[in-house]
Amino acid sequence: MQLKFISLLTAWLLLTFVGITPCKAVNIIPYPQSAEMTDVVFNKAKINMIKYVKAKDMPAEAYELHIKKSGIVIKASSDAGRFYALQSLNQLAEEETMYCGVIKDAPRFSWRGFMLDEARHFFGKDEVKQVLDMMARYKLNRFHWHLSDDQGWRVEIKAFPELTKVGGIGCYSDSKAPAKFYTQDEIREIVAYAAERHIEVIPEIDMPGHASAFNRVMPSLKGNDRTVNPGKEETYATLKTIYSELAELFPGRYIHIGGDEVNKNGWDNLPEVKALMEKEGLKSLNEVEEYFCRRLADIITSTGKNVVAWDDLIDSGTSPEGKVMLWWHTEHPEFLGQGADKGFDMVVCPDRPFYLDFVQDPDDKEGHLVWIKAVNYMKEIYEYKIEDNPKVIGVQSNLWSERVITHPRREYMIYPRILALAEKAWSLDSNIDYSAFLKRVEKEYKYLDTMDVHYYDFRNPERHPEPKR
Ligand code: TNX
Repeated sequence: MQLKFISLLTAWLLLTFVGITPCKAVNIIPYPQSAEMTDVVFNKAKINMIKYVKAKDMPAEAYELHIKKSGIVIKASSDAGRFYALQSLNQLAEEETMYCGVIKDAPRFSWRGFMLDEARHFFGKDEVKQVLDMMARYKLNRFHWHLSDDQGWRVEIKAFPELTKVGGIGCYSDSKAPAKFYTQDEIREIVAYAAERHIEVIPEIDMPGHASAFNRVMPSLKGNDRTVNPGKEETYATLKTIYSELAELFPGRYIHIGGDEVNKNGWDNLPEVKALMEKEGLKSLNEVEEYFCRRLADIITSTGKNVVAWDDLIDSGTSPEGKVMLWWHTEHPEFLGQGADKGFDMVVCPDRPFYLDFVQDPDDKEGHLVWIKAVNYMKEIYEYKIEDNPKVIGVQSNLWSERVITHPRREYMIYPRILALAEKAWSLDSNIDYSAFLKRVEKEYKYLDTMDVHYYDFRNPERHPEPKR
């Protein structure tokens, strides 16, 4: 009898004070590496009683979150780790009941990216700040900002004010729309806003293709309607001025030079290209393109920044040192391994299923390649397999904006797929479980409801119908 009482007492003591009970899952997106929660209820009145412990040996973005009856303890080696602990804590605090327990967490990938295309349509700084808030909540840390394309040039360059005054005119749906762009002060404001959220901003000026807006301003440097002239020295001098200014404006480590989808029609008729081929012994227009990319990469390197480019550059002969390539060609799965073998840091963002300009419901009407019924399902993002390879440093989703103009449409394309991306970027494969994830997404919908977000609701798509562009 006495023995039975003692063992019951011990069990009660363990339950109440030590918290050794069956583990509960935590409602956090992205799911943490390990979570050992108890049945002991945490008194939310103590949520601000946070003790920070500097644990020098922990990796920069890692953290431990100890939720105890007496208060919260956060261990991390850096501000970033502390910040991520707070993101997890915020999500837990949104639950009706919070429990005591220990979360030990660190990201799988160092590059957790999201790209926004503001060249096709311009959204403005309030929208960008909302995107950065979203990224912070889900522990994404690389904001790739597509700031130039055929339809518009969106970043002020003091050396060439016409780039925005004239190049900023028009957008994908209206080539005559008044000029829209960011002043350098606005850029600095956004970069600072991102930095507070431990997000690095990577500006992209896309060259030598996707350059019609540039060409409208500098017709003498035109290669054809969509490219610059790779044979003219003045092209390189002008780009050096532009990218150097960009390097001053953006304090981050990276500059993205584009390099995708270069249409070389007519290059062979340009006297400067002919002369270049002869001088450099280039045997084809492909080699001319590669020459251009190598030189542009060298220009970026000379500014002290690391080059980021689309995977179109992996065969350009540029040295892999400090360079990041974004693998986007789904139809060329070999590019990922080839780039990694060459020594580039690779980021996984194949358009299928990672691009968010494709629809996510087969009944949706407006999306990239919707006429061939192309759909990028959240589940495909979530279950996408990425082999461990030290040269594969991350994963990213891109929101191209040809068919995205309005705020609700932006939200509809982003949510909830971005949750799957975030989990792919942060969580370990051993924690990847789609049905458990969907339950967490449903919990996240409650938060998104409070923020009035027009997300796609997979339970009932009628609830938030697909918005027009
Ligand atoms: C390809 S991905 C592009 C973009 C388009 C996108 C549409 C890449 C490097 N280039 O210019 O907007 O497809 O999905």
